[in-house]
This record gives sequence, structure tokens and C-alpha cells, in this order.
Amino acid sequence: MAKYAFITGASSGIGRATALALAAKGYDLVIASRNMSKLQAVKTDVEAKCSVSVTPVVLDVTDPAAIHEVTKKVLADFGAPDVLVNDAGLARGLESYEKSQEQDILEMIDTNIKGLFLVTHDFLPAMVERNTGHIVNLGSTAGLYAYAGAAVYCASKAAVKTFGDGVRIDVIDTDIKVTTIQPGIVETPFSTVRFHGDKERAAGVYAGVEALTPEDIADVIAYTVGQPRRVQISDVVIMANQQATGFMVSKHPKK
Ligand code: 8X3
Repeated sequence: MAKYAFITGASSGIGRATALALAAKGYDLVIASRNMSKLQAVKTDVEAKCSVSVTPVVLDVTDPAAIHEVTKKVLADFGAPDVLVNDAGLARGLESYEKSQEQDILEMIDTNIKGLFLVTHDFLPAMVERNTGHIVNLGSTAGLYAYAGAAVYCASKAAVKTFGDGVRIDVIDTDIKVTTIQPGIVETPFSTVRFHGDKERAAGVYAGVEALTPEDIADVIAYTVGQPRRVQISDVVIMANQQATGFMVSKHPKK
């Protein structure tokens, strides 16, 4: 097998775009998400454009036993990943914290924090053993700048940022790289998921804003991954042009 990337959250949004971008750079892929039919569609898209091998695997990162089962099989079949993209993540709700739902709080923590930490925990020993590999974690501008109605989401993305900084210290003697990508407003199914399927409300988030595209972020990830051995890009913050801080966007850009 050529170099390969393991990508969580790969069936849509930034994860899907990253699969296409890394395949275009010649990486074989193991793509993971909860939905096999969406993964199969990504595989078809990738294979139409690139001559790489694509292996879809069903994985719910909120289920530690499922993570262990999948990572064990992937390590046995493919060895340590050359690139691990921890993209699976979500926001739920945009209410004041006192009005937020416990289930939403737990789902964000289980996915954005526990899932990402455990996937990394399962792969890292084999990466250290091989003394190579690149971990790319999807944080957010929300992890740098809190905004109203998103205390837990913002805290979870701050955890991703700090986790990456900590792991980078722990692997300082190795050739392993750790990068935290912190995108601002990107037009993906993110807001529809946040609003529990309310597409109209989700569309309102992006109305009147030239949001980033998943491909904008995937290009940056591919650039980060393509650097020479000596270069470790630790963090990348990417905002839309009419954006400042986490959730502040202008819907009245100067003409
Ligand atoms: C998503 C960025 O600003 O839409 O992580 O919450 S924002």
C-alpha cells in the first residue's frame, strides 16, 4: 500500500473534501463515518478522479468499543496511518447554556473530545513505533473565541487545540507531526446538524456571507501534510474574508 490517510467524519463536509484532496496527492484512504452508503458515494467520487485505494469503514466515534475494533483491524490491515485526520465533530444547539439540552452537551463532548482523543490514543503507539505520521485535528475558531449559545461547542474545540499542543510535546522526540486546523465559517451540513435538521434555520447562518468552502480547508490540510519532514505546521486559523473572531461575520460588506 502506498501512504495512507485515515479520515473520520469523511462522508461529508471538510472530511469528504479532505479525502478528495489527499487522494489527489496520491494517498490511499481509509474513510470512516457512521454512514456506509455516504462513504460508498465518497469512494465512488474519489475513484472516478484518482487511482488510489479507498476503504470505507463504519465508525461511530462516540462508541469506544467501536473505535477499538476499527482501529485494531485498520492497524492489522494497513499498519500505522501516515496521516490521521480527526474530522468527526459536531455542534448541537445555539441556546444559552442554561437552556441547553443535556443530551446535546454530552453528544458534543463524546464526539468532539472523547472520540478524537480515543481514535488518536489507539493509533499513536503504532505511529510512535514507526517514528512517523501526521495527526491533523479539526479544531475551530470557536476554540479560540467563545460565542453566544456555544459554550460547550467552543470548549470542546478549545480542548482539541490544547490536546494537540500536549500530544505534540509528548512526541517531540519523534518525527510525528501534530497540526490543529481552526476554520471559521465553512458552508457544510454543520449548521443543519447543529439545528437538529432545520435546514431553513441553517441556511440563515450562511445567507449574505461568502462562507469558506470545505475545499478551502481541505486545500490547507493537503498543503500542511505535503511539507518536508523538517516542517511542522502546528496551527492554522482560517476565517472567511468578512469574518472576525469565532462567529462574528459581516452581512453588509463594503462594496
Ligand atoms: C465552526 C465555526 O464559527 O461556525 O467550527 O462556529 S463557527
